[in-house]
Amino acid sequence: MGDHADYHLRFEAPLKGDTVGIGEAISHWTRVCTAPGRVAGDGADAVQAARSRNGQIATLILPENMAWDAAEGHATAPPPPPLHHPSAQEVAAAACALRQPGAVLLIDLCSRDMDIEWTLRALSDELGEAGLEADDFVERDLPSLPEGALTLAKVGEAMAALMPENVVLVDEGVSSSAHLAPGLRRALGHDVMTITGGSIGCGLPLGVGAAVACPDRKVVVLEGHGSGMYTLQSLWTMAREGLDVTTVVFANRGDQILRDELAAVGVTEVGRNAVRMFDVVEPTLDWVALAKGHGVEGVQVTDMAGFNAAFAGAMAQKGPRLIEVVC
Ligand SMILES: Cc1ncc(C[n+]2csc(CCOP(=O)(O)OP(=O)(O)O)c2C)c(N)n1
Ligand SMILES: [Mg+2]
Repeated sequence: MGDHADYHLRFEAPLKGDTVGIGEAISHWTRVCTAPGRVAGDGADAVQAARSRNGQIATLILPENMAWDAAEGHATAPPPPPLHHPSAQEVAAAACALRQPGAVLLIDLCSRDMDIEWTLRALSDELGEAGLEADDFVERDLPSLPEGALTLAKVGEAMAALMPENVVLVDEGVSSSAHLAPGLRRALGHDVMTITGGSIGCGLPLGVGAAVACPDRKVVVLEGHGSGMYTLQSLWTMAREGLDVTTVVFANRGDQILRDELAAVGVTEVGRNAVRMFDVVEPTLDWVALAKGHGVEGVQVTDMAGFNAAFAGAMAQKGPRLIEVVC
């Protein structure tokens, strides 16, 4: 992360920001480089930190004078500290707990300092596939393609019917997601990334990150149309990098979750000003035009035939697509 030259910072230069505060809020490791001769060593330490503990986020803040003053040599990142393995007894106890009816996953066996991949393998060796019965498997239960009027529940089913295996699904669908879930849980195996801490706006950037990290996997972003407005410039990055991301925007013309919250506290009559706080009309957002303006092909759908065709098309092709679901 760049910063002003350190001898400018005390003058409260324009664009001065709390870079340490930002770094610490989003990183596991943050350091300010304090001398040009330390850039290489600090950079190597940052790489080591990023590779440590099963992978983490490291932020090295470089005041500008670290770039224009003379550096000293180069440095090689030391290997990350070794990860810990649970004991044979711990693995056996975890396997025993997993054999209990209804057990699905054991979390406590692994901390960030433990070797997660090794531990899962040890656990799977301990359990032994030979011991699995037919009952241990869930039968494939793909829904059929729903037709007719568009509902969110049907959209969830259609996505499950059409999604290939191994999709990365980013969920920032806010109030729509709960309606999609019963259908989506019947999809082929996929990974889900949700927004952290409830703070909206990271859905589209998460889609970018997933597609860059996993270029061989299809990425699907479920996006509330209000939440999408926080970071819609991510669409440009998707176009620029040719990322294989299908964004499904739920255009319910307002902040539905806030309407729901109001109803939940018992408000039955809502005045004009309150309504206008939660709606997104006059003007209505045109997501097809917004996508086009960022270089992404988009389509608006208002019924299931339209959604099925658009989503099937997006699954069959590589590259960024946007589907605006009017709901
Ligand atoms: C950064 C941030 N700002 C504001 C909020 C409060 N908030 C929660 S949901 C929401 C509206 C979301 O609207 P939309 O994405 O259209 O989803 P919908 O509620 O319609 O399902 C807002 C403003 C938040 N959670 N995070
Ligand atoms: Mg909305």
